[in-house]
Amino acid sequence: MGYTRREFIRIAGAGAGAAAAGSGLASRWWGADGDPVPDPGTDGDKVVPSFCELCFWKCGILCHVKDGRVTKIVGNPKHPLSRGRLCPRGTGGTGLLYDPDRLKKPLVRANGRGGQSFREVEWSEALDRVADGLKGLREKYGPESLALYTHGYGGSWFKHLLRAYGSANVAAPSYAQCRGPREAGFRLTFGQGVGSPENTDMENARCITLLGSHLGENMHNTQVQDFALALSRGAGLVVVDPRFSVAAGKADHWLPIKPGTDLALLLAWIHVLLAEGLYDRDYVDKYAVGLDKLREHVADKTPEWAYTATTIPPEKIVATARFLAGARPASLVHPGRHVTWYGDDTQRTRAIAILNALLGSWGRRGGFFLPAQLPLPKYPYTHYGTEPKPPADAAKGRVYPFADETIASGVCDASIPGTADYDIKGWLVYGTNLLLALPEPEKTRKAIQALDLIVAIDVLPAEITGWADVVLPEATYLERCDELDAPPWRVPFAAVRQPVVEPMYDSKPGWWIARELAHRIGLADYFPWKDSVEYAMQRAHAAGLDCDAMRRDGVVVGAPAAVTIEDGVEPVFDTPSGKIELYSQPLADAGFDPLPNFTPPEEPPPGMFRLLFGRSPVHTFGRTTNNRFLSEVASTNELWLNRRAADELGLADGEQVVVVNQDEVRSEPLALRATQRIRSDCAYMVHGYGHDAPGLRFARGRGANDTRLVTRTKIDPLMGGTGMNVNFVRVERRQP
Ligand SMILES: Nc1nc2c(c(=O)[nH]1)N[C@H]1C(S)=C(S)[C@@H](COP(=O)(O)OP(=O)(O)OC[C@H]3O[C@@H](n4cnc5c(=O)[nH]c(N)nc54)[C@H](O)[C@@H]3O)O[C@H]1N2
Ligand SMILES: Nc1nc2c(c(=O)[nH]1)N[C@H]1C(S)=C(S)[C@@H](COP(=O)(O)OP(=O)(O)OC[C@H]3O[C@@H](n4cnc5c(=O)[nH]c(N)nc54)[C@H](O)[C@@H]3O)O[C@H]1N2
Ligand code: SF4
Ligand SMILES: [Mo]
Repeated sequence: MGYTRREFIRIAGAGAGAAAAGSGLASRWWGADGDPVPDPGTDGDKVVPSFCELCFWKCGILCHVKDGRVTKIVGNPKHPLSRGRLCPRGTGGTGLLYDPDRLKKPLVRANGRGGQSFREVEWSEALDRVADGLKGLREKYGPESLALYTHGYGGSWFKHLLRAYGSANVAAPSYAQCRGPREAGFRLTFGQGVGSPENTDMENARCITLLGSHLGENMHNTQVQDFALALSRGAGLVVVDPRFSVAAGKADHWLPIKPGTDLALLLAWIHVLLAEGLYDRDYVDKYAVGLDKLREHVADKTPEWAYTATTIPPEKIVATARFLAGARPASLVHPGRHVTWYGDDTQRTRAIAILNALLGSWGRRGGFFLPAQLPLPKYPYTHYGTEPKPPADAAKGRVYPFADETIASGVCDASIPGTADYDIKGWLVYGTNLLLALPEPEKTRKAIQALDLIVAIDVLPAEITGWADVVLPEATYLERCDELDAPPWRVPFAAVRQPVVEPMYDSKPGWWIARELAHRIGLADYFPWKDSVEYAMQRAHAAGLDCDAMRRDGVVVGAPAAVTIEDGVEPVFDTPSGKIELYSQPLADAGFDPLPNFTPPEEPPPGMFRLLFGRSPVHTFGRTTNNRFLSEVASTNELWLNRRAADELGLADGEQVVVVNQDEVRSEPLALRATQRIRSDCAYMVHGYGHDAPGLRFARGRGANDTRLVTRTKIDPLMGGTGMNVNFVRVERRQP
């Protein structure tokens, strides 16, 4: 575990992390000297282990409690995803728990949707209202007319409720607005997606290639730790990003690619690997099919060809191809996570997968490990009964053959009457702020207006709650127990979330809300347990896990498993051929390109820039921008614009500007960051700012909301993901 806080801060150094280091806050986050906390001790009455929910990585936490208050949150040294450390956000959990703007009582709408008038009611009244609504939908339109939107771990109780109710319309923007194309691209190639947490063996990589993935700003804890560790051990780094990201600052090669052209670069890299014989011949012979077709396909995809598209000089393409190949098989081309960019995203991630196959990195140490998992039997529930109707997440007559989850934006479209095979008439919204998460927010509003019922289960008065008929205040993750977490990972483990303190105000845990609703709509049989602790411990017990140890330590870790070919694992490819499919027959059969083809994206018109967005290292989307503790470091976003482009517009660094998109949608004002660290054909801002919900008293009115500017998308025809980097903006001085 050999990296120091200094090394970490160097990783986070160029972003807001620099401010963190400077303000002294970093020491609060990373422990005195950043070393893992061996024995955290306690400066209070007790330490309760649990896992984090400030994002979806689910790091193990130790929560110190004094006089009934959580005083600090540190990483659990025993938990494989935190190993004694948290990212800045995880330590800021108390900023959510003690947020004065939290939802405190159930609310029932008192006037039309979108107006902000609510009445505080008791739980019994709120739950009766929701139950009546659910019964009404079932009788009038059938159970499939109800959709659940969900993000976050507490969503499991509501997913179960929806299946029991009889609807398959369970959707999350974290699929079709995030990692969906990557899962499809890798599954088509290797027979398996990369999942979350991703099975990247970054700590052992000798070369890491990042396309967009802006690690250090994207702060998934274990990944950033492993990234820092690999770099400290001398791993090479190639960063492909139109912006000089934090990661680019550590790179051996930064390729400031023209946005939307990564597929051309990838094909040219594949060309060089094959032309120069640099690929892993033994591995490909043994495990892959379609090499000849691939060779033929990329014969003309030369570095010179790619240069015109990408603006990356051919010598640089050749040099980096050799650099990647020099480290194989411990050469990891990161699959990306938020990959819904240009509508050809599954094909782009297919090219990433193919490149990894040529490097022989799948299943290899320093590439992608083949994860292990504790066998945790499902809770022995009553059978769900008849199969529900397939989800209504595509326009009439349309299918996305390679989607493996429901398309959140499609469910939204299906809520506008007459567009899909059947209409969605009610939404339960758990832990997702759809007005910020789904593109084309006008469409989201229109869909909401057509619904019979919309219920929001949230912890904060986020934008979505302002549109709900009933708002149910959930207890935060520090006040509740949820489902066990036992994801596939390098070491098998199972972790428990348990209440650290009692729920504040009149908030209630999700499991309780779901069970109460089930009881009111005749589905009590599906919720036979007393509470979620009983539920979780029954599962743990059935798996033969030591429940006492789990509750004491927060986690039970299984025996180290063999997870790479080097460890003796024989990889299994769940594809039709049983092999890695460089050439994809299923794609050909479905009428798609069996090998990825590059089509240049539309160029921004003169005077306009392509709008790009990403993450702040100290925030998670808009879910933490009201967190006063985290906002000490970053309380607003800025518009990144190339310095020369700003000069040409007569705009100065730091000046207040407004961003106007191709459809004349104007952003909230924000400060301009005129910088050489971005190409001159694009503009960039951090997502999650520009809140207008009146109840978010801190975040409201700070910075600009990128989602409002995403008024068009390009849909991935393979799996329905919404490419969102296809909007163009001009930049104007803010008028006084
Ligand atoms: N601190 C923090 N960490 C997070 C999150 C968070 O909210 N906060 N969210 C988590 C989640 S859910 C996700 S999905 C991930 C997202 O994190 P990533 O998957 O790393 O992010 P992206 O949004 O894909 O990438 C943003 C980067 O891509 C670059 N980019 C934009 N267009 C292009 C292009 O055409 N080509 C290339 N090569 N680069 C381009 C941008 O300049 C930016 O640096 O982060 C996770 N980690
Ligand atoms: N324009 C634009 N759109 C994007 C992105 C982007 O970069 N730009 N990123 C995309 C990506 S990668 C993703 S993954 C999605 C994520 O988008 P979402 O699915 O919306 O995820 P969050 O923003 O984390 O969800 C925030 C909501 O969860 C609530 N919440 C927080 N904790 C809890 C809890 O414990 N219980 C309950 N019930 N509610 C809670 C918050 O108050 C807030 O209302 O957005 C996607 N959409
Ligand atoms: S990466 Fe950070 S915010 Fe996400 S779960 Fe881990 S500590 Fe929490
Ligand atoms: Mo995401």
